[in-house]
Amino acid sequence: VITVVGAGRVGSAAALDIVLRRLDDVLLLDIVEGLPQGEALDLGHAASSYGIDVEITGSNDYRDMAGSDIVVVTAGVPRRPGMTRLDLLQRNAEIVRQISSRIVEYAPKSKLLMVTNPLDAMTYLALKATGFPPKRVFGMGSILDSARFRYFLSKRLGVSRSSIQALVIGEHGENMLPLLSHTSVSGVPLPEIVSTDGVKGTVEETRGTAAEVIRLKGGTVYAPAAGVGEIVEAVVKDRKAVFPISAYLDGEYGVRGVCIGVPAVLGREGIERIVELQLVDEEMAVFMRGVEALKKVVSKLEISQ
Ligand code: 2OP
Repeated sequence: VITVVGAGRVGSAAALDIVLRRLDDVLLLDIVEGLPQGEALDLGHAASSYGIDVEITGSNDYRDMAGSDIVVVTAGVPRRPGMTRLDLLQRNAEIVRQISSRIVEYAPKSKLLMVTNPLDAMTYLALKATGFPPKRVFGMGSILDSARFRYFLSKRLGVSRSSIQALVIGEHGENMLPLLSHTSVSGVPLPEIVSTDGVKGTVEETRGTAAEVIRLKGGTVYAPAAGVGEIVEAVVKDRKAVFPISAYLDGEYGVRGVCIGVPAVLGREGIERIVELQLVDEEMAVFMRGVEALKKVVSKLEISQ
């Protein structure tokens, strides 16, 4: 069973994505009475239309997550227009602490996929609060940023999104790092297709687009849900897929003691390996600004080591 904690817009859309990928039965958990049960029914009806036989259950009882292989945490206060991800920090930290203790109690062998913002800080908090090994705790942020980067690159280049390989790493926030240096079109390095100046705008578009969606419709929903589905699929199917996710660094990139977006190999055990990229100085500077920002944020959380 895959448990999704938080039956709000992102949680229920993530549940739908998992159902459509036929990955496993889904349990939706939320403290609001009726909401997860109602979403589960609605999702079950959708699954029926698609001819998909997975079971979708809604519950307000954390004990029901017993035996879950993966717990996806979307619960928390969402980012509102004009808010930064960090504004959410203290409110969501309390929620994540409570959920972490339930996970330790009822699903101690699970892998934990964090979605709640501020993403990298909440991933770190969940890691510390559960005491799980770092390979079992990761966050969905950079994979979403990367999907957005490919979206904007595809528009500029006039080629299919599926032909673009592009990566965003670093903080899921102000210091996110879209890597033009590691972008290719079906293996052809970007500079051989277009002058880098021609696509520089995509970096700013990628950084700013979540705020734009939030301004327009009050929150991001389908794109985060798709990022969750990709990651859950890689784990459930033991695909050894390489995705940028928020992972705990213990010396990689010369960094220790934060969770931040880096490419990693994902399989049944969770994070099987962190991939270290060669970054140019300019990129490394942005990456390190993210590290420093996150260290500062995490220091406000008073996490006991
Ligand atoms: C997003 O990037 C708001 O962090 C959320 O969609």
